[in-house]
Amino acid sequence: MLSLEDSPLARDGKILILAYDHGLEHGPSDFTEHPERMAPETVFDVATHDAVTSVAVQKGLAEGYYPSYEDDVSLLTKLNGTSNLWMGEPDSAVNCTVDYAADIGADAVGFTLYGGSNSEIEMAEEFRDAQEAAREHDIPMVMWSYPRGQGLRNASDADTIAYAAREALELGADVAKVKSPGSREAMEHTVQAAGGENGAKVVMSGGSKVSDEAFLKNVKAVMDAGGAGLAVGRNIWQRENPTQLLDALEAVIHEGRSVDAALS
Ligand code: FBP
Repeated sequence: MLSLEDSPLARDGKILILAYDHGLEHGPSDFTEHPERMAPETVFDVATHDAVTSVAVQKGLAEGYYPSYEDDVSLLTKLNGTSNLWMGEPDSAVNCTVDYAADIGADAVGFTLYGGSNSEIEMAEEFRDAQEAAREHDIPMVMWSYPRGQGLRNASDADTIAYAAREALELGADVAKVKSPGSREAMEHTVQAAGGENGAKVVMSGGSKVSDEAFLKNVKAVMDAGGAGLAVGRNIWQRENPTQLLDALEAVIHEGRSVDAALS
């Protein structure tokens, strides 16, 4: 396990990854409400907020936009991804090597694993190559650990999410990015499954946009459960005013304050 102490991916052990790989994963429909956010500069600008510890993008955005922001943001480059146009069993094409990610300035790399998919075996083997290369570069590896596939009945139940966190630990990820299991107790179980204090750090994925209060309560539950933070996209850049929410996230994640205090 890599210590994140000296990595820009974390600040005092807390993580807030701004995910912006949706243009590939979901397509332009995620930008319908705020079409201006289709322009990557607008979200790189958001990522310069102090609360954000890293921006997660695919290779093309890393190559094209990160150079203008390298003094102000830390870069997490995704190594695989799939478009929403793919209709097969969940899978993700490896589209960037760790060597290339390091060449273009990545401070961390990310890899999606669909546990339970018919493609799990191949994906785990691809992950092995990426994880070992990341170790050679001393770059943290974040696993988007998302159980899904036609054989999986309860992809979002708490035990499955805890299993996803465990899978990240077992395969050598430094950070496990999981869907929210729904409660503080379930998140505690997930954090324990990831190895607890000395294990893989657990960060929560955001999902569809919800109200400020609902979102912050969920974040607070994650932090109180021993989670390291978040790796979220839509709940930040689909908002009219992302800075306002990031100020509140600074308070809850980095300063340990209550939701009420953060909202006021
Ligand atoms: P959100 O916070 O917007 O849910 O983003 C997190 C994320 O993991 C993105 O990195 C990714 O593009 C997206 O969710 C994939 O979500 P799904 O595969 O569930 O559609």
